[in-house]
Amino acid sequence: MSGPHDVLTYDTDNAKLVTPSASTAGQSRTTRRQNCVQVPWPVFLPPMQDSDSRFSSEQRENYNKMPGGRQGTRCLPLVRKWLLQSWKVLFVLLPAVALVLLYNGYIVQQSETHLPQPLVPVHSDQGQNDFQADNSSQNAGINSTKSLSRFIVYSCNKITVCGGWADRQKGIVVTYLIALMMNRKFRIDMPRPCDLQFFLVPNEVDWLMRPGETKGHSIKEIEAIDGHGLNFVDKLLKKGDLSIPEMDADYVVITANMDSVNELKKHPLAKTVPLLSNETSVPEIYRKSLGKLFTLSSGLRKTLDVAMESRSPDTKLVCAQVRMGGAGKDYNDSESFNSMANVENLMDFLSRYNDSTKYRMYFSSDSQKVVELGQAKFPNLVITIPGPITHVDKSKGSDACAGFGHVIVEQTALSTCDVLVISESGLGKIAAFLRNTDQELYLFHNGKVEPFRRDMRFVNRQW
Ligand SMILES: Nc1nc2c(ncn2[C@@H]2O[C@H](COP(=O)(O)OP(=O)(O)O)[C@@H](O)[C@H]2O)c(=O)[nH]1
Ligand SMILES: [Mg+2]
Repeated sequence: MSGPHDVLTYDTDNAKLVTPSASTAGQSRTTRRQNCVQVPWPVFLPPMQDSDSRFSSEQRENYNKMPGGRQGTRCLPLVRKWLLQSWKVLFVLLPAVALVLLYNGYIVQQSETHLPQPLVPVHSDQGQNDFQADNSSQNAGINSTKSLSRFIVYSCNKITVCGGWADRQKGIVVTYLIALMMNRKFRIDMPRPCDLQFFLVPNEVDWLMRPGETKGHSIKEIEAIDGHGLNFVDKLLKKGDLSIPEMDADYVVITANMDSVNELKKHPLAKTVPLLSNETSVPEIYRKSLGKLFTLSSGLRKTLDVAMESRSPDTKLVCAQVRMGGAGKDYNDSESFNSMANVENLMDFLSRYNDSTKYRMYFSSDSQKVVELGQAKFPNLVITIPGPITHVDKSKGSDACAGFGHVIVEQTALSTCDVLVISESGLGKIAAFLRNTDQELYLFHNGKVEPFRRDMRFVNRQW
């Protein structure tokens, strides 16, 4: 007899609803003979009717509320046990696997360009080719064969600060450009707060670190955060071939967070990198670099598509990125950007778009309060993307990983807006870069909303 709190699942093999206790006690003969394990199995069942008297009302209610759709289970054979019994298979398989591993190791040692398959799919082999195409002209004074077997790694993996997502994007773009100027390959190592690959995968440039790939190579680490970062770039750019002692290793691992693209553009080696041509503006260099490096993982793409379903082609998307900063969250942000009193002025500005036949609205913020205020003011327009709000570098809780994915998807959403209001925040500014136009771009600062251009500097902050 099933207890009232047992969760119901659908036993696909035996085509019936069961409780866990019933499924163990009453395993069918087929199931026992197969020596199998119960695993979740997607099967889409209609909600259970109130008139179904086989189960209590509480069980019916729980079943109908099951997250992720009503799931079934299947009994799949215990492969491991079967393998153990089939010693002949192992006899053949083990030497074969060992041979493949040995061969792979040999190939990796022989040729840096023939690396094992990345952990996630890279768009064909275009990446490395494209990377090389960016350096097609020979860099003055740099031995090309030697340099292409060397690497620049953007790293955020030690206990040191690396900054929020925008800080990291700046560090990634600058180190990527340095790699291009030095004719080196590029890698990103970012396991904090969780692996970047969960959310972004390589687009045209293969930046994935392979486990153990630095083994046997010389490594130098550089911490180029804030003032140290500016000093480092300053020292680097004084050398015509960028060959300062800090860069003399197979793997130069750099943790950076400062924008130095304009300075890199002025260096003689910039001429060898098409991305850094005189005609390409800094916002454009960011957009192109980030576009070459990243594309959303399929999970984040789906989250974004589902959220944007209510955005029909005849409605414009009006967005505000409202950076509040300040204390009072699960992390302590020393900087203060806007006050709730000022946010009222932003809402007044946005009320000109309060027409659900023409507009949808999206609020991205480091404060849940702001998002809720937007929802309350414009209930018929607001689109939401579910996810926790955290600080990518400072939040330590169990939400830190999901918050990282959330801010990436939020910035991508902002880059698609027809009207975009940003704060004096790197996150908003890079969203404006990715959006690729100054049309209907505004800056919300000091309680005012004013027209803004991507090449303008913030009034109260450095960038
Ligand atoms: N989800 C979300 N998080 C934000 C937003 N604005 C700031 N944050 C969080 O605060 C961090 C701010 O650091 P950073 O990205 O370097 O940008 P900046 O400090 O505003 O220039 C971000 O990385 C996010 O973790 C936002 O609009 N949405
Ligand atoms: Mg920051």
